Amino acid sequence: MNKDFIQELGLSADNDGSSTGQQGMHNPAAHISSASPVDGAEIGRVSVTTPEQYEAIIERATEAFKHWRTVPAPRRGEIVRQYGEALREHKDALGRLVSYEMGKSLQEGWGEVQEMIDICDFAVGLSRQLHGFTMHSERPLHRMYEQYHPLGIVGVISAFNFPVAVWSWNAMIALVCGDVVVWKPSEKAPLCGVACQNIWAKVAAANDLPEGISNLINGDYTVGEWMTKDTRVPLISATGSTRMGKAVAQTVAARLGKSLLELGGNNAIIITPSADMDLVLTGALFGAVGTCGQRCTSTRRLIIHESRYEEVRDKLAKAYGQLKIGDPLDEKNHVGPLIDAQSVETYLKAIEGIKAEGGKMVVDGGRIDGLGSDCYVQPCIAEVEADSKMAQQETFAPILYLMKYRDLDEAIAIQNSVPQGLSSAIMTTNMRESERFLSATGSDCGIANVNIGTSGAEIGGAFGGEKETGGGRESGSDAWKVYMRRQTNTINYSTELPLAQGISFNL
Ligand code: UN1
Repeated sequence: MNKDFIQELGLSADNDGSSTGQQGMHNPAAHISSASPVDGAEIGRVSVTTPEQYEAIIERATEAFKHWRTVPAPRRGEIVRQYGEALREHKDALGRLVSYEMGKSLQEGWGEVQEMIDICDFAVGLSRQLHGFTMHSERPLHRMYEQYHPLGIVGVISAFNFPVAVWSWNAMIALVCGDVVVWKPSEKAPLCGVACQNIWAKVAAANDLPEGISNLINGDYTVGEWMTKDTRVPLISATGSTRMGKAVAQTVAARLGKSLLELGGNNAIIITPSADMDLVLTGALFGAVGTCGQRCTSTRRLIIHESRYEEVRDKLAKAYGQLKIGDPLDEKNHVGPLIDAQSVETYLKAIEGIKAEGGKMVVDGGRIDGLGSDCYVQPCIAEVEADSKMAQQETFAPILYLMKYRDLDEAIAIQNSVPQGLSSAIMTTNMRESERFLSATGSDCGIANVNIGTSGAEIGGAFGGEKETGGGRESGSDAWKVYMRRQTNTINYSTELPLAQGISFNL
């Protein structure tokens, strides 16, 4: 494999995982070794951040914030525009690194970098639209309005499955809002973080800006905990498991900080009698096996009307038979490996669990040997009862559950019966059914789609979900408001001081 992309992104065998900006603070003693799930080879090492380095970075970010918050928002947008241009230049290389370090198909690696470029464009426009409202004061010769100010340091904790895009949805919005960022990427894909930081360092230097506007730290959850406990970090945006999110939420809440959580999903597609079968197959297949089932928006459940059940099951099973599994950098393959051996274990245990509760495998799963590492698995399909215990959980692997329904009320009840609430979809050409699904009595998820699948959301919408998904919204729409502090201002330009609520307070 041609690995020029590693050099192009400024990576080497040993990489500094902490952007302290200080010579001699490199800490090669403790490092994370990043092994590719594609072929098992070590891509490089990333040094773990020490407490001293963390302090230096927070101080640097605090200093950078003092400057950055005074830069006009459209000018901040211009810097983000330049970051987007740099991403365009390195799209091929960064997409390849994502694919090689994380294991998703090259198409999806490039797609992830495209999401970064798109959010940069969105943020540039937003930099001229950080609008507040004006209100009419109840008092004469008074004016009332609200404005949004930068918050300060935004801590970003991201997961392995979108090792670059999730950071950018947070960081690019935070940057135009005038915040500075400290990012702790997943230990499972740390080189992607170093590559993004290297690109940032160049953009910052070219504009005579402190690199500390966007910072990198690395390590396991203990490093993340320094941030979640740190009162100097007013907002923590965390993406990952529900278990991680609960820990983060409690720690941040204990100091009354703000958190933005984007956690597990258990996403379903309801397939109705009038569904267009071509759309069903494309939506369900990509949703279930894309990224080897490791998106938080991956399709995990198909809730199929009994009149279409056999047809959907058989056509999907046939499509699964045509899937090409293997090296994700080879463009002919649809599905790459899972992230690591532990993930394979979890997947195999889930299949045992399905069988133990009486589920029937339509397409059997299992590890596939001889493909370059121990992390390749067969995407599988299981028929289960609607109340299956296994189907209540999010297993981060390509396991698709099929279940039957009789009427739409039942389908919606099944769809909403899981603890998670991220993404959902209905396949229908019946307007009454789609409107019902989107109504207050329909899907309880943060994302509800008609005639497209559950995954592959565009950056322009607010992204996130309800219940155990954590309630946060990031990316487009007005998600930016979480990254700013809101201030209401009342100005009196009269010569009197009338009190609100008509109170008279005369001495
Ligand atoms: C995630 O898996 O953490 O909707 C995010 C999608 C992508 C984002 C997934 N735009 O599938």
